[in-house]
Order: sequence, then C-alpha cells, then structure tokens
Amino acid sequence: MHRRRCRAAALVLGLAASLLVPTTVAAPPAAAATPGSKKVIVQLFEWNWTSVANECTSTLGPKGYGYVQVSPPQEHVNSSPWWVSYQPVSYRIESRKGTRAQFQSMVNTCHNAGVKVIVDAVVNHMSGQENGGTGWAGTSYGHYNYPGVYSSQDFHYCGRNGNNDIANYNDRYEVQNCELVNLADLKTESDYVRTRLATYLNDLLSLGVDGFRLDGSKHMPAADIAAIKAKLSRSAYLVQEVIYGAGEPVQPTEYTGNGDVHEFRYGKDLARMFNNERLAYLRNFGESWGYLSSAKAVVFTDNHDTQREGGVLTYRDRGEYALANAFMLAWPYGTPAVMSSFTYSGRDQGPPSDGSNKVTNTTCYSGWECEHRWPVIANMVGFRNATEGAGVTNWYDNGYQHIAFSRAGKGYLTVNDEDSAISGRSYYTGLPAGRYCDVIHGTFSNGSCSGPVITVDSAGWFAATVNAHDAIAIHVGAKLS
Ligand code: LM2
Ligand code: CA
Repeated sequence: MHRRRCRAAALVLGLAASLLVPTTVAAPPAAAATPGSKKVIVQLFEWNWTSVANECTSTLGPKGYGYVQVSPPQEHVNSSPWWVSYQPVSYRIESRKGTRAQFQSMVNTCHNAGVKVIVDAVVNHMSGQENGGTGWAGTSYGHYNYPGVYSSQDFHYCGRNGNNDIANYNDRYEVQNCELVNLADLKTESDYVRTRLATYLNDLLSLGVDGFRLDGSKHMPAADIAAIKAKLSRSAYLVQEVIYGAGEPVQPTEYTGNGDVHEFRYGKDLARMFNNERLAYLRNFGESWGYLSSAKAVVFTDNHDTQREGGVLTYRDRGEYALANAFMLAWPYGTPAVMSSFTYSGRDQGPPSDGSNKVTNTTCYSGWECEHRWPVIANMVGFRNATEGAGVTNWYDNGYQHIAFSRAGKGYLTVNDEDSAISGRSYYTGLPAGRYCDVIHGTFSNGSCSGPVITVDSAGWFAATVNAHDAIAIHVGAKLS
C-alpha cells in the first residue's frame, strides 16, 4: 500500500528552513575536520575550474570531502546546453569551464586542500554532429573526422536501425557497437584508439588527476576498458558508469574487475522508500537488494542524468532530499557521491554562462544549488568520515517511517519521516557517554556546536524529540565533552 504524503506539511513541519538555507561554511583547521579516511565524492557538475579550486579550499577540504568529480575537461562542440561536454572534438584541455592552465591550477589547489580530483572522461565516443563544425577551442571537425586524432576507420558503423543508432538495449552488439544518440562510436577494440584514449588519460594523470569516471562504460566491452587501463602510466581510481537495466545482457557486474561501478538502483530505490514505501525496509539496504558488492559500488541520490529523468529525489525535494542524503552518508553501503547542481527549468538548459558559452564563476544559491553546502549534507560528510569502518548496530524501526541505527561505537542517526513528531522516546546508541553536537541541526566547529546538544548517558542512551520529516545525528567527531 502506498502512503499518502502531505508535501505542504513536510515543508512547514520538516527541517526548519534555516537548515536548508545554506550558510557560508566556516573553515575549521583541515586536520581537525577530517578524521579517518575521506572517501566521499562530490560531483561539482559543470563548475568552472576556478570555482572548483576555490570550493576545494573554502568548503570541500574543511568539510571532509575526499574527492571532487569535475565535468569533462576536453574540447567539445560549441553551443549552450550542458551536454556539449559529452561531445568531444579533441583532447585539448580547453573547454567552456576553463583553460589547461586553470585546470592545472585547480588540481594543485584541491590537492593542497586535501581533496583528490576525479575527471569525467568521455571515451566511448566523439561528437554527434551530423555536419561537423568548429569546436570550443577552434578545432574543425567532422562527425567521423577529428584532425590529427581520429578519422573514419576509427569508428564503428554497426549497420543497424538505418542510422547506426542504438535502439535495442537487449542486444549486446548493438549497445556496444552502435551509436548512442548519434555520437560517433569509437572502435575501442582497436589498438590505435585504445592508445589514443590512454594518451588523453595519461595527459590528465600528468596534470595530477587522481581518477576517472568513465562515461558510457556500458557502451564499451569491459575488456576494452581493461586494455585502456593497462596503458595508463600509473594507477588511478576508476568508477565506471554502467546503468543497470533489468534483464539486459550488459550487466554492471561485468565491470567490477576494472574498478568501481555506479550502482544506479540505489538512488531510485531510496526515492521509492521515501516517497511511496517505508524507511523501515532500509534495514538491509545494499547487497541484499541485489546490488553490486559494497566495496565496488559508488552510490548517489541523483546525478546529472537521473535528476533530469525523474524517479529520484533531487534538490527540488528540499527537506526530503536532505534526509535522503543524510541516510546515504550514514549508511555504510558503497562510496557515496553527493550531487551539486545548477538550477534549471528545462532539460537542456546549460550552466550559468556568458554570451560566448563560457561558464561563469559559481555563485551558490543563485543559479547554482550547491547541495553539497547544505548544512545537513555537508555536516554528514563528517559523520561518514568519523564512522568509516564501523558496522551497523542497534537498528530500530517502528515498521513505517521512523528508523534509527548506530555505527558501532562511532555514531548514531535517527530519521523520522512520519507526518508527526515523535517524542517521549529514548534511543540506545552504545556510544561513549558525553555531549554530542546534533549535526543535522548544528555545525560543530572549534569545539562548539551551533545547534542542539544531545547528551548520551553512561548506559549509552539519549532522550529527544524528533520532529516530523526530521532527523538527529551524532558522532564521535563532533563531541563536546
Ligand atoms: C552519459 N553517460 O553514459 C552521460 O552521463 C550523459 O549525460 C550523456 O548524454 C551520454 N552518456 C553521452 O555521453 C548527454 C545528454 C544527451 C546529449 C548527449 C551528447 O543526456 O541529451 O545528446 O549528452 O551531448 C544531445 C541531444 C541528442 C543528440 C546528441 C548528438 O540531446 O538529441 O542526438 O546530442 O547531437 C541526435
Ligand atoms: Ca561503443
């Protein structure tokens, strides 16, 4: 049975507006803010390099993000939609997001802030422009001709569907040898193409990049990716974009030998639990749901594609979105990737740009949503870091929308997504006695908490009211005494 939601009430009774209206993040000493290992990824979608660099210093490092995933840096077709980034025309590091020098400087700045850089690498295809054109940095190209890089023999012509496009995802050959929305499909089985792709990736590695999100991985055999990986000059973190499709021949598990893989079911199922089903069902969320093994999975509430497709929670869901991210960051399945968007009203709308399509500097909360700065989300990165490696214990649920669990000895989260407050209950945390900052409602900085303090007694319990569509989270990295 599907539950009725009262959205208006959720907005009024839910997370107080002040929690969602982002504040400037104070910068505590990096060392103090980053206990344990830092694995959380943030996708700064379509941010320019100068703005990414500033964000690494001001926010990502201090808040404990481990990696920033940046949008494709290579030269691309020149127009205004966001998706021009996914149509390479050369491998020059020159794009609407910045120059090679700006890119290099961003990598250095992020490293100095303790943040590693993952590049979204478009390796399956080149442009989808039937008649070619002139790229962002001035390169002339044809659909199957990229001077000095590729010519007609380097592409697949699958001979299907009259236009060489992919139509049938139940056909492995078609998915990997035909064109994804007319994008010229590289012959990734050819040694020349593999070498050229590796040369591009090695150039990025020479600039200090730490890893790659391999765009469109499903459209390349896992063996082709393995062959490209074998040509890399040093080891790099890899996360492959393989969108799970029920019953399809190409499955995400085929790719785990190469590195991590995105688990697309996670964000869809999480949205379904929050919107229509029960948070109580999340007690075994992860591998028991048929997902990839936790060690190989990268998970997200939404990414730049799913936020435009629907069926997931996005920044538009406000408090519910914050709660879903809090759950993701507290729950030890996979590596969490936080989405950070520009706001848009149409699917194709590009990022805030100037008259020549150059992406302008990020201004959070004006044109850019900056979800990763929302206090709930940013503070829960610290929870993730402080609880790394600790298992789930003390699970509690009321059978419906109220759940709670410990990260053994390190942290505790309770989420109440019921339509009314839950009061008069105590929670068993098993945490050391003391006073903890509720990081859902307050920020812990320089030993003090800007919000409510939760007192855990000597037996490991605390008592508190959890408001409707709200949560409480405490962890050992935000303990006052
Ligand atoms: C991806 N992963 O596998 C990206 O995450 C996704 O955002 C990309 O699609 C896709 N694969 C190709 O890299 C986006 C966007 C499409 C867009 C393509 C290419 O979602 O809408 O296609 O990038 O820019 C656009 C037009 C499409 C047209 C195509 C080629 O929407 O109608 O096809 O360009 O001109 C005729
Ligand atoms: Ca392909």
